[in-house]
Amino acid sequence: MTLTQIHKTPADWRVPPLLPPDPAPFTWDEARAWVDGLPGGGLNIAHEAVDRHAAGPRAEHVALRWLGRHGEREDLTYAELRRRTNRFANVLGSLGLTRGDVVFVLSGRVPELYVAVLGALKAGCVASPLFSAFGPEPVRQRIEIGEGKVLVTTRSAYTRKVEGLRDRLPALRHVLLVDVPADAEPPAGTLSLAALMAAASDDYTVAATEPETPALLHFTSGTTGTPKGAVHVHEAVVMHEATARFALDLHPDDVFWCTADPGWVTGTSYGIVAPLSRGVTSIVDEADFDADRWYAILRDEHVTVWYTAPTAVRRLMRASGGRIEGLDALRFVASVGEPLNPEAVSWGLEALGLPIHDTWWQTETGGIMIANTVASDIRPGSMGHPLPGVEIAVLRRGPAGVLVTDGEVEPLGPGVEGELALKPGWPSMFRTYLGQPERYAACFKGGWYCTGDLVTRDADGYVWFLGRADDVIKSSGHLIGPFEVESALLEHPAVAEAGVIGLPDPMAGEVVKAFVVLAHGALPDDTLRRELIGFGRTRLGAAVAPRDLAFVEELPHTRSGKIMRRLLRARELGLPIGDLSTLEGEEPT
Ligand code: 6R9
Repeated sequence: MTLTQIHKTPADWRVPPLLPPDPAPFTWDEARAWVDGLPGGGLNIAHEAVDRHAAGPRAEHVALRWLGRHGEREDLTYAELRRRTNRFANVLGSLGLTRGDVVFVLSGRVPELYVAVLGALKAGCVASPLFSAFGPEPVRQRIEIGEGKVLVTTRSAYTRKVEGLRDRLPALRHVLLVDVPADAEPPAGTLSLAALMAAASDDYTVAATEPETPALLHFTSGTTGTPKGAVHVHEAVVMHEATARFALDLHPDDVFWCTADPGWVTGTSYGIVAPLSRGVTSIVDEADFDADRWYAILRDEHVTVWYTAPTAVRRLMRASGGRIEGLDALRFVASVGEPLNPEAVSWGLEALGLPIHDTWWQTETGGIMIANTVASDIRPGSMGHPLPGVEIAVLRRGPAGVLVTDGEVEPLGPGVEGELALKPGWPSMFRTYLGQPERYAACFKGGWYCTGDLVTRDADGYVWFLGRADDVIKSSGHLIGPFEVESALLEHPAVAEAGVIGLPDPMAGEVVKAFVVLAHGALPDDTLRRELIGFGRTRLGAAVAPRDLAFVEELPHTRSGKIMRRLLRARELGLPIGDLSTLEGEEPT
């Protein structure tokens, strides 16, 4: 049965929502009053997330509850997190890092990752967590673009992914390994993080950062070109605090679990900053998805608010039927990253006893923009309404693929399909793409930030996601730039040209498929096909590499020479080819 509307009453809330009853008078200034600011003026995310709680009655409250892959567990109170992040900030100072230097982290979800990100912020450095499933090439590219000075990683990730490329990363001065004991000899060219931490002082005065000081660097992918490093500033914490209230309904005594990895913006904004800013206990699970393990965590840790992703929900749906017992503590469930199908919302009602609330945002927005909130009725399949303080419009794309400008853009009324645009001004808005100001500028038209997503609004203002306006692929919640995959394949001597698209997949949303034109003399047989798939996996990592690969005689191109990925996709799926004129003039960013 597919429900058309899930009506909520105060009985469904359990606790009064933190949402303003009337969003109209809400302004971001109100939310600015919810964070403390630094004692001497200025603003720092780590102060809001850690030190302000460590200095007050919540000092001994558990900030992070870490669940190890093999049953280990560790609780870090706010006081302990302050001590460790202070030490890490001192470590960076002892290594000669100064404000604005970029610290990369490439590791599984271990406590050191969280300490490194927050410690780097304290030191006024920019923290950039990388997705641990990335292969060597995506890692190298991102550290190069960010000019990372320090990399915090594991022994195995270092040897497998970084060591061989180190001479191509001249800015990278120090590699700190989280799993080399303080008294052990680290591999050549690396240092033991434990040894450095043991020698560091517990005391640290947070760097005097301002709201506009760069804080976090998160990479995202466009249709073409290198990955884009979205720069977020310390003021983003205002958004994280506000959306933790509005969209996730986080009350101080909640036990919150965001299942995302910090290598994805969700795992930083809502796996680190938002819950800690609210002073709640945040669960960190080191292990990958496993239905039984996940249910056990929800039950045994008494999770009250749960933030996950549609791919995970679909995997749970497959793994279990009927009501899951013992989840009485669970009060609110939300999802992000890809379309949440109505069946998943209904499954939530049956299996968890709660609907799943869709939320929408992007790496660039830094925080949740559109959501089904605790207080709102849900129309399954819709992403909900803009949050207080968020102004959206649906804009029309002209025939050449650009927004109709005519001095102004053309906002569309209900029921019409167009591009989702946001009025700049929310605190966690990205401030630039690192080193690529022209790509940043290309995101704006007529005073609106254009998201690249196609949506429609219904007569009651609910926003419905229709698809991407570009060729970017979303697989298991992660954005993949086709160009990045094509470039990696091109490095194989047998490949003359490659075109990469996303194909629908019932679990992952989309999976990557490559079409390859072979170099002269290469034989299009199964051995080469397997070799190329293996080559892609080694270079890019399993999360990004093509799952499938086909040989073709030639690839379709636009007049300006770009690969027409949409045509490849339409052919593959037997869809109508559509208006090709729109493709021809398109200049994707
Ligand atoms: C947080 C995050 C952003 C893109 C976005 C859109 C897709 C995100 C969605 C959704 C449908 C939702 N997306 N939430 N699509 N329904 N609720 O996902 O950031 O990795 O930058 O991806 O993801 O296409 O533009 P990011």
